[in-house]
Amino acid sequence: MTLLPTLGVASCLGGPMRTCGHAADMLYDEFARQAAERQCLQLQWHRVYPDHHGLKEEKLAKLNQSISRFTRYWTEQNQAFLVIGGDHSCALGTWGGVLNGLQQPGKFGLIWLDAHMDAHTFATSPSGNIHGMPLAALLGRADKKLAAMYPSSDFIKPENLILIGVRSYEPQEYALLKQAAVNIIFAEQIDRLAPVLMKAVDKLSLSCQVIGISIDLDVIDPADAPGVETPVQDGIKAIELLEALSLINRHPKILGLEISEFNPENDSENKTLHLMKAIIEAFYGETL
Ligand SMILES: [Mn+2]
Repeated sequence: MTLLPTLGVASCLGGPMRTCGHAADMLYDEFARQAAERQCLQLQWHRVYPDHHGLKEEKLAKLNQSISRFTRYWTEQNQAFLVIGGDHSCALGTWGGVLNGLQQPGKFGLIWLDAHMDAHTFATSPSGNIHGMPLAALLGRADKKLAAMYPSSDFIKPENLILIGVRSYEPQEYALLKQAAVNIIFAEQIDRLAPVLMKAVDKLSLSCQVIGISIDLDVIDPADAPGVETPVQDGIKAIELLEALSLINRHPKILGLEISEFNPENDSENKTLHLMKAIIEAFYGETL
């Protein structure tokens, strides 16, 4: 049985809604309900919570510092891990911490599965929601206010970042990513996800020592994953995502998986909750 270090981020400070901080608790219960003999992996849970007091920006800065200490440690130990958001602003902490833990941060690659581009800054974001900004900071293109929430002085090289499944974005964030020459694969360009994801992993494997995968659940079609903060039509089918992840099951270069934006208020019959568990098992479960 695999024991997988897991960090639950009980926060929804970066998004518009109030319940996505419950993902870790609900997932914990979901795994606990399963009979021990049927479990193919065991999550070893840690939690981080935001402070009750202070400005939102200060709370997020502290929270991302805390997240980054966990992922830095696991990176230094070369220990595969799982992070459960929270809204997607947790990516600032997760991948900032990984960069902090690497001797050669220039050799880190990230695959970002998301309906959105998440590359706004405070200057361009129509909503001001920080879950729409993590990639700007991770690329070193944040404004001062956003940079203050990012816990690292290392950044992802644009050529080591691949976005997959995008279908909703504003021109300013597209301009930022285009200027940096980041590789974007739009949802409409994807016929089947498995070969696309495998190609992305193969490409990054050539230039990177360590790869991370960040999944925003809204990359999946709302018919299969209604329980997200900001659903967008015409997404990837859940079955395609599970197939793709099982094909790269425990890939030796993939150090961490992050899953974000689960919103139980929008879920129906726990569809999205069950899917979150299936995603973890597809990638980290022992293949029989
Ligand atoms: Mn996102």
